[in-house]
Amino acid sequence: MRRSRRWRRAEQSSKEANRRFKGRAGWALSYEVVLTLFILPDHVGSVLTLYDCGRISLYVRKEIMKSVEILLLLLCLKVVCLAAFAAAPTCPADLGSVCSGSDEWEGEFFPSIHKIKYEGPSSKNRLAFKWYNAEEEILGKKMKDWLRFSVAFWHTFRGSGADPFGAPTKFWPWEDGTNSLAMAKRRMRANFEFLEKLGAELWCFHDKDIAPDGKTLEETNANLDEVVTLAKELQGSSKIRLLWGTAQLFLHPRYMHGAATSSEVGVYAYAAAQVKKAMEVTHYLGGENYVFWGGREGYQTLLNTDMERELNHLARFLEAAVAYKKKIGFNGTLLIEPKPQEPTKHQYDWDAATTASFLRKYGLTGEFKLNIECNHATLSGHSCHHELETARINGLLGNIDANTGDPQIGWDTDQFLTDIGEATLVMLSVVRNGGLAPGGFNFDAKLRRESTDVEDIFIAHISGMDTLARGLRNVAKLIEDGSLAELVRKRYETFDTEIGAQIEAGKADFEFLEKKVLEWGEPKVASGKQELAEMLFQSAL
Ligand code: XUL
Ligand code: CO
Repeated sequence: MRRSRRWRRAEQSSKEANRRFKGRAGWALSYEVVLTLFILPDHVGSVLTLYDCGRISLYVRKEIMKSVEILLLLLCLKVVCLAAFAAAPTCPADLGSVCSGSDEWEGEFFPSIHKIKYEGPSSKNRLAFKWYNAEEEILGKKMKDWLRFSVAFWHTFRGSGADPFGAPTKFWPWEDGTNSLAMAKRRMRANFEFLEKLGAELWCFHDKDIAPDGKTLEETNANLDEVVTLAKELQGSSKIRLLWGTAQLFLHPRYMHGAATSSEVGVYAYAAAQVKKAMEVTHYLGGENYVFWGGREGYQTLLNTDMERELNHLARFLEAAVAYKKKIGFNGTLLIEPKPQEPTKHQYDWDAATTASFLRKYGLTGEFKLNIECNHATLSGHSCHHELETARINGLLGNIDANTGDPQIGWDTDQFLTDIGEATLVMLSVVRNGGLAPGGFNFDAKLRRESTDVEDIFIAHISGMDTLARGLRNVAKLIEDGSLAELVRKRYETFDTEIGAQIEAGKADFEFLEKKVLEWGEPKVASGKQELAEMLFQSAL
């Protein structure tokens, strides 16, 4: 009994020691050595028992055993100390970087990748832009000012490739497999090197992406402060700015019924405290916007849900956010990101129109704009172009989460947008909107699970940036050509008449219009010219 307990303990400790030591600072602690050390007392005890045969007194035997056990205890203590030392964060050897042994990083995270340059459409270099030329002027603005590209920290630096059926597939060389504060800081440094090399000047984050949770809210906030201080320093020594921050209110089990729409008052309060802090750090980092994506603000069944009460709570929550924004002097735009479902069956911010109507009902229209995500648009049964135009004509287009779904997969696949036609439609809305600033294009997009090379992170973003840049160039061609705009103008020209103007000014009542019909007779109805419109559009791609 005594022997087997020790054996198990020894086995467990040696495995743990081996796990922690593996690949760290060159320490190789043999599993067998530790095991032998732990079971030695049993051996000594057995030998002494045999030898004893009445010749060594029980007292002496016990004394020898005690000394052996003290010796072993000391050895074990040493093992624990070595394990603790070896567990300190280290730099991955394969990058050939020098590591100070703390959370400081020296050297490069992407040593084989240089700053990505524009080489033009004929370039075959996968690590170069073919269409995105940041400083080039298109339609009176620099490409970088139309496009305002941003990297999403959660996908690019926290995406593991895991899915509901499989374990992580991505093991980036700078990751040590932990969610420690030191790791969080190292990851932040990797983020800034990536942004600089890519030539994207903006980034976005959730509070939980960038810093680990502590045991209490105070500890969690202190962790966040530490990482945010580093991010501020890194922003200061570069041109990189924060596009938006947000609070992650959907992963933790406390949020299983929602955050602002949870049935639990304590959860509502917790979410408020989390958003308060996330707004503070966004403000501190000079964020230009703050996003609310209602991940679990919805329901699974109306049978257990008081929808009216939940929507009222959501409005109160957003009102409180507006009040706090003003209190701390944060001038960024507050953005709501519509999504119809996933993770809940029905989310309250279903689409742009639903969200606009919610904002109007609660008198919040002037305080919020929308962050339109293309994959969310298609999940709600619309095109991205439809959602962008709905937001635009309501004066609500604030930001775009640039991505796309897959027509054969029914969920939010968050892929990089590479369809040139789609990108051109997106850019049509953006140009009509006069740009997105202070919003931008945030790549809420991730590598496929099967893409596991470090260079794939660059290739994905380069491809997404080139696609939207190409969309912008196509819009310039469409505008210069003018045929499509002329087709649309012509389609409505009967309203450019005196009567049409009266209708549009709200000065034509039903009796007046009836008189006109009696005078005009049956109206002539012109062709919609859809195929011609498609032909003109295609010719610009
Ligand atoms: C989820 C989603 C989020 C938001 C930010 O579908 O798009 O990443 O953009 O919470
Ligand atoms: Co998004």
